[in-house]
Amino acid sequence: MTIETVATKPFSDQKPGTSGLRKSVPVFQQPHYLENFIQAIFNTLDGIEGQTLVVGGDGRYYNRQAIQTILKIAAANGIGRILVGTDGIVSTPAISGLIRENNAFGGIVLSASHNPGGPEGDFGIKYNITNGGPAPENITDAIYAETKVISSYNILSGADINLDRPSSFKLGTMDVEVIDAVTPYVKMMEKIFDFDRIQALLTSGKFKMCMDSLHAVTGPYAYALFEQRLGAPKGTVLNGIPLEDFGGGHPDPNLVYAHDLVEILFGQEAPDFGAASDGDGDRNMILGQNFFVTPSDSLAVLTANAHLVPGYQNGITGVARSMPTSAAADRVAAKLGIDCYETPTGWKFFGNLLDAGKATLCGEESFGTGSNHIREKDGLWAVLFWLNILAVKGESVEEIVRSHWQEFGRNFYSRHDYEEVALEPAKEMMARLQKLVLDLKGKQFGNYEVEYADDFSYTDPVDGSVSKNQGIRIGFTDGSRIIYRLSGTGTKGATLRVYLESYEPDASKHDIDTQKALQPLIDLAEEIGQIRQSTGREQPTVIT
Ligand code: VG1
Ligand code: CO
Repeated sequence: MTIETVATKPFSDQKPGTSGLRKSVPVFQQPHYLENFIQAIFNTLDGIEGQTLVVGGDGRYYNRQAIQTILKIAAANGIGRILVGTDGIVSTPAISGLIRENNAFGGIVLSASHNPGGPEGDFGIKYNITNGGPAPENITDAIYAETKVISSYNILSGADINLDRPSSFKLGTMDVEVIDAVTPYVKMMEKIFDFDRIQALLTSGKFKMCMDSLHAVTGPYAYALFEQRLGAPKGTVLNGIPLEDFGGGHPDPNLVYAHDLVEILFGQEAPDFGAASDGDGDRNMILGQNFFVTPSDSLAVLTANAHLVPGYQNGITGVARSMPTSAAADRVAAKLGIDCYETPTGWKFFGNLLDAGKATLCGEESFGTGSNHIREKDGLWAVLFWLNILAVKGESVEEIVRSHWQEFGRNFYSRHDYEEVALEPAKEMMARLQKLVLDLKGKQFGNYEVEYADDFSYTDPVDGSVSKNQGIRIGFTDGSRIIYRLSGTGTKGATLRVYLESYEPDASKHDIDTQKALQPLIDLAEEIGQIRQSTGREQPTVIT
């Protein structure tokens, strides 16, 4: 085997977004495109020679080919050892755990998460650092800078490695270990949750659950956890076989894209509990019988009940949420007397807070929840957390959430997405709003008075780094909020996200339909944002 140095030219579009570099498969298949980005990562990281890396992906189309290329580039760049999941498939939370447990230098995660897969679908690459979390902006900026000047990459010539089953290989001087990624993940969950109580619940004959893996990465983990380890009946896990195109579906666990599960949970003889996860297994959706738990409420409920879970029984130090996530968790934090942090969108911003012990639980409105056990959000962890709470409290999902609202008030919450709209008018809209918010404070719109308005800027409380332009937020004196952001994960045109939140302390009003409760704010978001005109759309594509 010989190391080849291949001449290449930079691509101008390799800037990582909210969660790594995401492009359509045909873009990644251009000659040198993948190679350039991987070499740029290795050029950027100091001291990577001889180190251990973890590599794996969500199993989508192009995963297999990409992993073989990455292994050969790693071998040619002096990496010491690579741990790779069987078939090259590892969930994002499992990779984060493996990096930490094996004291690896970092990891390469191949995923476009909730974006559709297949030959015309999306692919993605993300670099994770030693703490197991997504690289912070100073590193992704440096990688991007490198992609703009790269002139060659190193690659080992040789045959592909067999990833079908656990075994060990040598690739040049580099060790490659193909590992079972499921067992360590199950062990990690056993350390956090009360498996005896969850098992008792799942085998009681009085409780039925459904887990929809949407033909994405969590299938093997869900079978191992729920059907094998915890004794739930066969058939508990739906769509549990990972497919390269996710069965043609959109592996995004929300009310729109996980509609089969929603129909089951809202149908006749519905199970007591339903959950779904996304393409790479870091997102979760939680449903009760005829009941949907918003991710923002889920974070608040987990925070309020964390003491019921063995892994958090001694209390939590703090909670962190992304800026567009509702303030439901803030109310719990205030009552518990713990800190609550508001970060920009994207899990990379939680890393420092978790490392510093400032936050124990973190969450995003986009169906992401996680804790200090790893440095990624974790879909199945959230499902087990809910099961643990259900097993201890003996109440239904709906009862738990309703009594939570009674105690803390309800934050009505919804996100309206306008997917794949024209880029320029969307950018113009954001630019207009950036100017508008400068003197919005104190203005009255009907019953609403603006308490603050800005383009969100975040100063990391640990390292002082500043991240600007993280979304337009308009807060009103009654606790309502409207937020406008452009997605950093989409691959076509622009995706506008409008986040709407209002606070209702009066329990007699907690039954109102969310979209109705938010209607005045929805109208105001249109009035201020001129959404229809800017997007050319009458309706959002997805309402969650
Ligand atoms: C979206 C979500 C964000 C999440 C990110 C990655 O980003 O809004 O909360 O962290 O996806 O999630 P954006 O920029 O499109 O709004 V995942 O499951 O794709 O790793
Ligand atoms: Co994901």
